[in-house]
Amino acid sequence: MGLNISKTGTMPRYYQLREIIRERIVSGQWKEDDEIPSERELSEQYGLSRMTVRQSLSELVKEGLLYRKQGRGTFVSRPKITQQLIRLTGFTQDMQTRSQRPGATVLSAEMYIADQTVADKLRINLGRQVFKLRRLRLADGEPLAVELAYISFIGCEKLLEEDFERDSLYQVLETKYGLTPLEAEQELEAGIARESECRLLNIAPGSPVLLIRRITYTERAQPLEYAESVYRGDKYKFYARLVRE
Ligand code: 16G
Repeated sequence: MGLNISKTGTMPRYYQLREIIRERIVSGQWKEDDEIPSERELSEQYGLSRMTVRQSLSELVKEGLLYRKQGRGTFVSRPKITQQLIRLTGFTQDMQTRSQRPGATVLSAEMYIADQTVADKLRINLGRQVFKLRRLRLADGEPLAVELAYISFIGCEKLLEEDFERDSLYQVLETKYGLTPLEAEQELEAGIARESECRLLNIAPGSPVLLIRRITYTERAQPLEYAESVYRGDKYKFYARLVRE
């Protein structure tokens, strides 16, 4: 793609500008947190209407390549987090691997009487008490996901005494309770953030999210955790390696 807009070709103009900007970002010419030229500057430089420029920028904001700061301008985002679908890791571990500071805000931590879904996933009787933890997860102070985890083992009420703003759930389970998350089954689905999630995640109403459900097993294939998480669609991508049989 050239650096000029073709006015005769079949490619819509907003599309051409969007790809020019994408190329600037991907090639590293415009770097993380750089402010990009204003709508006015871009429209003058490329001879496009402000509306066309706005459309190109809006699409890149939706994709997560650019972000806006109210009254300040438009900036280049950090590259998305690539979550490998190979190894079983927890949030804290993932962030540490990326040299980012993991964080959590505990939204609720309580004992919960298992409903049908939770009982099925954790293979326990309906009505059994499980530990329920809802957290906002942050990386370098930025909200990335809302995670809801149900934990089931004999004595799980002791988890009420833990500080999950400071400590990793997986680490606590492993080091204090001898329950190592060994395997997991995970489902990914596209979704739209609910209003309450938008507020927590600091994203616009109607933003796309990834809905993730995970069952984590410990020794002897015993279900330990059932989690339902909402991840920001503009921040995450998933990677799996496929091998032909
Ligand atoms: C991950 C898991 C979540 C688990 C959490 C533990 C996904 C989709 N979910 O975020 O099920 O509860 O890690 O993290 O990956 P922690 O050890 O940092 O508390």
